[in-house]
Amino acid sequence: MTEPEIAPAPAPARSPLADRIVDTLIHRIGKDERAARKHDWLAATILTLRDEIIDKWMASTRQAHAAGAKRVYYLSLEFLIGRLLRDALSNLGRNAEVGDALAVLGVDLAEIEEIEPDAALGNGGLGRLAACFMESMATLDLPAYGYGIRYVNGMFRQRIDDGWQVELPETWLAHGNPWEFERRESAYFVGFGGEVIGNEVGHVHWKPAEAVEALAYDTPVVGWRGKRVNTLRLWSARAFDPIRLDAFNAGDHIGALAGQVRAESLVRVLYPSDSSAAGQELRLRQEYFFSSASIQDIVRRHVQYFGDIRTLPDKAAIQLNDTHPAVSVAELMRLLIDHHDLPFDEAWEITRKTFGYTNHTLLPEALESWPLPLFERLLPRHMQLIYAINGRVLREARKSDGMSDQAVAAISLIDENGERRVRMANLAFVGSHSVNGVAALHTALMKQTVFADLHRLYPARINNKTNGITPRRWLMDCNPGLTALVRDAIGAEFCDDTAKLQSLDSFSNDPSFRERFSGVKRSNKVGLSNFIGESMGLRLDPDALFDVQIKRVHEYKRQLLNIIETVALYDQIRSHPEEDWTPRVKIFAGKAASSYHNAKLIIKLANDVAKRVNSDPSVGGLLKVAFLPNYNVSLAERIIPAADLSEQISTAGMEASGTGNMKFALNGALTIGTLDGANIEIKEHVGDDNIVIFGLTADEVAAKRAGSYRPREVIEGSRELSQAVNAIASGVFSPDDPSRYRELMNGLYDHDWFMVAADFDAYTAAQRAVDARWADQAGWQAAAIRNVARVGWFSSDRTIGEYAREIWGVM
Ligand code: 475
Repeated sequence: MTEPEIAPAPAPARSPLADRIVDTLIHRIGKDERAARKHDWLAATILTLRDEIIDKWMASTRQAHAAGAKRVYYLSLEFLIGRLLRDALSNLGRNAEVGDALAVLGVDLAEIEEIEPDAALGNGGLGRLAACFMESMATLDLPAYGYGIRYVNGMFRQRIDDGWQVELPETWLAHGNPWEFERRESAYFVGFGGEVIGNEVGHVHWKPAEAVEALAYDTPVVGWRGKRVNTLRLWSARAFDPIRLDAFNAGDHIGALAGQVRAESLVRVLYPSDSSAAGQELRLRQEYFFSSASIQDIVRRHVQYFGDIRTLPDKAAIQLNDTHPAVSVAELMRLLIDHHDLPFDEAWEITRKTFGYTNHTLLPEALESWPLPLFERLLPRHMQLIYAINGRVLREARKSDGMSDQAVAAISLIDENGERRVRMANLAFVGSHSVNGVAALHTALMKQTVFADLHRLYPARINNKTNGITPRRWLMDCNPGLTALVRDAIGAEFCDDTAKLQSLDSFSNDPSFRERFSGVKRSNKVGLSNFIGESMGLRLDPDALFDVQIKRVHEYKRQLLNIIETVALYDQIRSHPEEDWTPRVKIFAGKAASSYHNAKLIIKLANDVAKRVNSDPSVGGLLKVAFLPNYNVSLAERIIPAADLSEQISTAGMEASGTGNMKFALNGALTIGTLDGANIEIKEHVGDDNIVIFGLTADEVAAKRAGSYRPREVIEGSRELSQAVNAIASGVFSPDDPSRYRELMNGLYDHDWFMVAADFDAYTAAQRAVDARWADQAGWQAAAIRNVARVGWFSSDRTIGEYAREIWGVM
């Protein structure tokens, strides 16, 4: 018997969009459909979409130009933008259409989204904030440019080898970057070194000894609903003479390329230190390189559009993302005085009105300062201008009532204690009309500590702008299940205004909604469990409590507190197996600065503890520990929607704001946290009953440090803590090297700067309170729903609205 013949199903008709993607594939990638690999489809999809974005991009530029609008310039040495395709598709509302078009071509959109490289041109919070801000500025229809460096190697890739962090170069440009446009016409001369000819009174001319050319690469930034497209302009460097032919012909084939190599070294790598100043000459060169190119570009655009450089503050607001671009203050002064012939006083007024400065950390090791001889050798003209600015500021300080010599010395742009250094934070402060902190507590501490004297001299300057996150990437794109559920419940208005999430509040009392809500969370946890199972071979129970701490590894963030508590819990479970323990999965991820010994050791400890706990059948399904390698934006997008508990446990007074805390709450995790950074404001929004707070306050930490804190007594006074610390110190988790953690644990006994011991008992008690809440699932889900409903305020749209009105004067 022959099989009945079945006619093949008619192929679904190709949409014009599918035709365009194929056309792009053929004509711009040079592949036909059969030869195309996933990366080719990715590039063809991006290029097709980019063609459509260009029209909006140009319309945005024309509109700003026609309106004579004031523009915002966000200067940042870091932009942690992550993948762009999903974000752009969703902001343009084209997800389904592009997905369908690709499906007809036999391509899975989700699959190609997954192979897009994660652009990690930043370390952590500061860089990710810059990326959220770029998206919100486009969403709020503000004409804005981001300026930064196009690093060839961004944040290193982290591999975990036998529990140790290994750093590998990240090659995000390996397959080219279809998003960017090289702007050959936008190139600037950036000089270094040399000498200054003439004097400060007469006409001054800086003759640099060397120079490179800054070359612009533009990436479009699409706002929500594609309302506006702004530009992220990243600078690359090249030598004026790519090859010295005379040297080459004389046989010096390597030396002939030295100029190009030197130029390229400027943009080669992102400094991988978070919350600490890098301190090397190359870093100062990077800072000046991108500051100079950006300020030249801003001044050029202003003069071209408006003619008169003196109206700059009316048409340009430049925001300095921390002190990394602070040399821009001196660079603008140089251009105004040396190139536009303005008198010093007028240049100074223009400069101050144009700049704003955001501080992101109070850690003393992060406060940038440069040895004066280095600064003077590299930037002799800027050094002169900084002296002149300092003279002015110090005269004002001395005239002001009650300024002690000590206060005047603290205000000075030059640190005279020991080796003389240029203080970049003081330069940024005096060169700006606004200086802001990133959460209420942080701003208050800025006034009391690092900037106390500058604040007394300029009491109106410091203001607060509590951070925010973009709800597009951090809710709608990363958590489609929750987004759909919320839309069903309260309608789609929250997509345009997260304050509308408030209407979800009453659903916390609706059992059927709670069930659907926990169903979404469970399916996200299944997704994460599968990912962890496939990538690490670790099997997790999606019904366990997922307890997550993901962020840079730093002692002040206290991953160590979490790990020690995990060890204590492990002990407890083994000693009392009969008790009703809450099954938990402890999830960690984060990178450590390559030179930060203790942070790397903490990563190893997390992995050593994981190895022991995960292979111990006596704790069975009750406790698992996972350290996920290579934390980045894409991994965060995967983990956060699957979290039940968000660990925000920094030593109070040390985390300026935190932004991960906001992402977790928005995705329905409960926070266990200290009264630090934006946790305090999150608590005010979600209400005391919907967050678990523990530990010392910032004031108490300061008092303990100033007084006679004796951590040894605290450790010896707590049975659980001393057992856990001693187990770690004696090598229970490192039998291959029993003394591995002895020094780390001795640090707790001897000084415990980060108050791990002081907060341990409170933290443990808080964790047991979490267990009790988890046992009441209805109560837990209700609290989680209230978190989602009440954290809409932490949208970066709200933050940017405040910057726009109160600092930039553009709304
Ligand atoms: C804070 N990075 C978070 C976040 O405001 C805050 C420092 C020196 C060199 C390179 N990178 C840095 C930071 O200081 C940083 O990321 N700070 C973070 O800024 C956004 O939410 O509390 O630690």
